[in-house]
Order: sequence, then C-alpha cells, then structure tokens
Amino acid sequence: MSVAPMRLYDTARRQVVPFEPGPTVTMYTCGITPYDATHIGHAATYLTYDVLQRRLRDRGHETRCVRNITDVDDDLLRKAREVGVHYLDLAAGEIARFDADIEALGLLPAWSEPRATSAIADIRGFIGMVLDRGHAYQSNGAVYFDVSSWPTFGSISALGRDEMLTLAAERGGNPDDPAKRDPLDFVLWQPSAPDEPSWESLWGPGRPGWHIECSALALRELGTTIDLHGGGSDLIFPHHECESAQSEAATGEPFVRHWMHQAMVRMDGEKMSKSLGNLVFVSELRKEWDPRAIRLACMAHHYREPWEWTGDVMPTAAARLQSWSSVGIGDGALEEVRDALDRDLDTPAALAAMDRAASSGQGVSTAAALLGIPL
Ligand code: 5CA
Ligand code: ZN
Repeated sequence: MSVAPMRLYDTARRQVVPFEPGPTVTMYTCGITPYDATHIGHAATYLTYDVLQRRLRDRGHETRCVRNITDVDDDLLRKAREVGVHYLDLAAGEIARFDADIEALGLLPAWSEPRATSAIADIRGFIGMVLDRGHAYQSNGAVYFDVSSWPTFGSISALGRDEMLTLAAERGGNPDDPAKRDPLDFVLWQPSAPDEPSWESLWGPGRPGWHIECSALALRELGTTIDLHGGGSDLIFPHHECESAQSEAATGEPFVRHWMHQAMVRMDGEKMSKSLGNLVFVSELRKEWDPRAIRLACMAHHYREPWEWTGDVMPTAAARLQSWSSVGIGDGALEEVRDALDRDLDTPAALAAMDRAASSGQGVSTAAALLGIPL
C-alpha cells in the first residue's frame, strides 16, 4: 500500500494539497432537500464522497460521514404548498425514494443522517452564540449575520462583491430584503409565513435560515472543526461561505480543514436541477440499467470536471462493466487504481488502468470492489 499522503484539491486554497487526516476522518456532505426525486447529479455528488471514503478506509482510516436532510427550507415549503400536502409528508416520501436509490447504487451508509427539524434547539443555541459574539443583529423579527463584522467573508469562493450579489440573488439570498444592513447579510432566523411551520425563539416565532441548519448539524454531530466538507459546486457560494463565516464566528475555531466540491452534471447545456426540470432520475435509470453501470457512468468523469448527460453515457458504462465481468476475478490494476485515487481522486485514470488490465486478460475484481463495484 502506498505511504505517500493522498492529495486532493481544496476549493479554499485553490490547489491540490496533501490530505492528511488522523485515524478517524470527519466529513460533512450537504444532503438532499427532499422535495423531488434523486437525479443523476445528486448521485454523482454522493458517489464522489463514497469513493473517497472507500479509499480512506482502504488506507486504514475510519470515516464518519454526516449527510444532512434539509427538511425545512424555502424550496420544500413552496413545493408542499403547491401540491397541497404537509411538508413533512412530502419529505418522508422523498427520503424513502432517496434511500432506495442510494442503497441500489451501493453507497456506504452515512455515519449519521440528521434532519434539520431535529436541530431547532441546536440552531437556537447557535444563533445565541453568533449574537453574543457580536456577529449578528435582529431586525424586523429576523436575525441576520453581519458580514461587515467578518472580514474574511468571500475567502472560500474568492468572489468579488458584485459576483456574490448576483449569486445571492439567484440562490435564494434575498439581497433586496430591506431589513438587512448589507444586501450580503444572510438570515439565521426568520418569521414564518402563516402556512409555514414555526418554532418559538428568543427573537420571536419563526424558522431557521438554510445555511445555519448545516452549521448547527455539523457542530452537533462532529464538533467544532471537521476534516472535510463536501457538496456540489453550486453550494460554494452562498451556502458554504455563509456556513463557514457563522460557524467560525460562533465557536472561534476553524470550521473546515479541507473543502471538496463536485462539479455539476449538466443536461441540455445547463446544470441538471429540480428548478429547471432537466432531470434524469436514478429511479428511472435503475429500471433499465444495472446499478453498477450507473456508478461507473458517474465515475468515468473526474469530480472536478462538469459533464453533460447524453444518450451515450449508459451504454458506454454498461459495456465497460461487461468487459470487466468477462475476465473474472483477480487483482489486476489494483495499485494503479490506488495511485490514481490518491491523485485528486482521479477515477477516469483508475477506470482506464482497469480497462488496460482487463483487455490483457487480467481480472480486476479487487480494484472494482475498491470502487464499490462487486463483479
Ligand atoms: N439540501 C441542500 C444542501 S444542504 C441541497 O443543495 N440539496 S439538493 O437536493 O439541491 O442537492 C443535494 C446535493 O446534490 C448537494 O450537495 C448539491 O450540491 C448536489 N447537486 C445538486 N445538483 C447537482 C448537479 N446537477 N450535479 C452535481 N451535484 C448536484
Ligand atoms: Zn448544506
């Protein structure tokens, strides 16, 4: 087994750096908002952290990966209103569908899978800490984070103020909210609309903002500083920038040692997303294809390269699975696969090494098992 450290790209440092956690690796990956079914973009994201964990375990680490469920949030409440069901009933159905999909894909079980609604007390305590340290203010029944009190705001995403304002407007940040001192200030607690769930708090009844759910859950489940934080690249700003600011403001400790983001899976030239509706659902793919081929389809792309979903993706992956299966058991390409994964999780290079071994007649079942694919 190689002794050199694994190397991974860190979004905040903007370079590939050694990733050298202790024996137990703590990870937080942003989970689903359960208002629609799992699409192949979600699957690509969770598969990336799955392969990462498998290689870390192969290197001898224990991994603790928390994957939250955003079960109270603007998008979920809007959809529940549209379809006329209770938001927790909508969430329950979608969580069950998600669980079935990721189990079929052979994902390692999350170490914990906490729901935002389980954390209201934690969130209230968290907001108290941010207020006590002078990094938030109350206005018009809401509590906002004061970005002017946080000089390093923007350092993870490395965006200029205008770019941050544009993205905040696109991603639910309400920069035009007149109760804010600065349009980039973001909500920690907000009054609920009459048909929305509401909890008591020292600042009036209401519900949490989205970003604080992940900060409070990460602190509760894993402590003040976590080894690695993941999610799709669509979350770098504002979600992860805001999480980092409020977490470090609340605890006075570094929040994340390493930020790792999965590039977007696209379709018809745009990010695959629930709001655009250009979706390929895992549950539909599963009806036609071996779930191991779905895994391979995602792993054929490097996690930092955006890629386009096309009609060729599944047939190519299925042919590859077939060629590996036909050569039977063996540990061909195993060390090359390990080396490739240690070089910024280079799954395309790993698959290419396995293709070479298989085409020369060597079995690749051990390497495939390391990638979560039993042959
Ligand atoms: N609940 C929040 C995170 S706290 C959320 O973003 N939920 S989500 O359901 O919209 O997305 C779930 C995960 O899939 C997130 O990590 C998100 O960044 C990722 N994701 C969403 N769309 C894509 C896509 N097209 N390609 C790759 N990853 C995606
Ligand atoms: Zn999150």
